[in-house]
Amino acid sequence: MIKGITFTRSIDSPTDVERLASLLEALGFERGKSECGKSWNGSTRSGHSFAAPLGALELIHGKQSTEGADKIPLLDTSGEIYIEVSSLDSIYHHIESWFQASPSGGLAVLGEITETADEFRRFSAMPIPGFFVTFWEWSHPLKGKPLAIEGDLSAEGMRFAIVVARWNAVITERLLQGALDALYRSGAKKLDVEILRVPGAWEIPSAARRIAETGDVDAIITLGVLLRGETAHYEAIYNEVSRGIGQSQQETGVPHAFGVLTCETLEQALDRAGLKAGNKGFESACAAIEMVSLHRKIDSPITGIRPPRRY
Ligand code: DLZ
Repeated sequence: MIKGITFTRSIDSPTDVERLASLLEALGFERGKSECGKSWNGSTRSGHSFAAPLGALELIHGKQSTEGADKIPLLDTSGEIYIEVSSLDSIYHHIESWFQASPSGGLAVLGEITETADEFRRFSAMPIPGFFVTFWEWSHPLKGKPLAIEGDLSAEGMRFAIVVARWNAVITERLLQGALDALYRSGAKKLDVEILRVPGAWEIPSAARRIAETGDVDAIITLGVLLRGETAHYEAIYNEVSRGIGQSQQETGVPHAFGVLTCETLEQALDRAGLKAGNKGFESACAAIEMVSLHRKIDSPITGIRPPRRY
């Protein structure tokens, strides 16, 4: 699997290297630490790695045409690195502040924002002589891709607890198999998955809460089945189970996937446990993986939702 692509370009002056590095950091790029490659020093050269939250590589064949739907207005001489952004004006403001705070004696140049005829807005900056960067965004509101932080479905390096009720075991065991299938197929290790069995759905919140409070797991998957026709206090049990699981999730901060089926009949429950309507155990485990991934991204200094750093 490709993990990253590095463009290299030699810069003669160490001061220029620092200046560029400073600009990249001002824009939120993270200077290489453990996960994205450390900076290095050789006998004649040194390098600095930077990681961006998202990236794309575009190979363009052919020359820019001036007319027609396939024209590529970004391919001109005003930049050698193109960075697509979601809010061009705030990036411009950010860079303008950086230029004002980092005077270069007239060698650095910041262009104006221009609107192209092709639904793009852009500006170019030359922080050190000969090094152009063009920032751009779609002008067309429907073309700009909304940026979102969302979880991935890789469970590698995650630890889970599955709390499963024995009541209606013919169904809950299928839910458990579905959940394990999702976790292992997504890269979770068997030793990182703890299974806790409880008597019935009523006991799920208590066990989930206890394991969440240990801090030993990244997420909890709760599995059970409540059958309305066969459960005298169906509403009371259901309300308490859902409230307890939700409360445990909110108060511990550990994601709890809700895989407690509430069905009218056994047949309906079977359908949701792998027959006609998918396997809710599998789906719950996927939700748990996604939420752990999302939490990690929110907390990450690279992709996370953090106030901008001050320099
Ligand atoms: C008692 C009971 C009933 C009637 N029905 C269900 C059910 O449909 N699903 C389930 O998971 N558990 C049921 N239970 C058991 C309670 O959840 C609980 O385990 C017992 O009341 C003991 O506290």
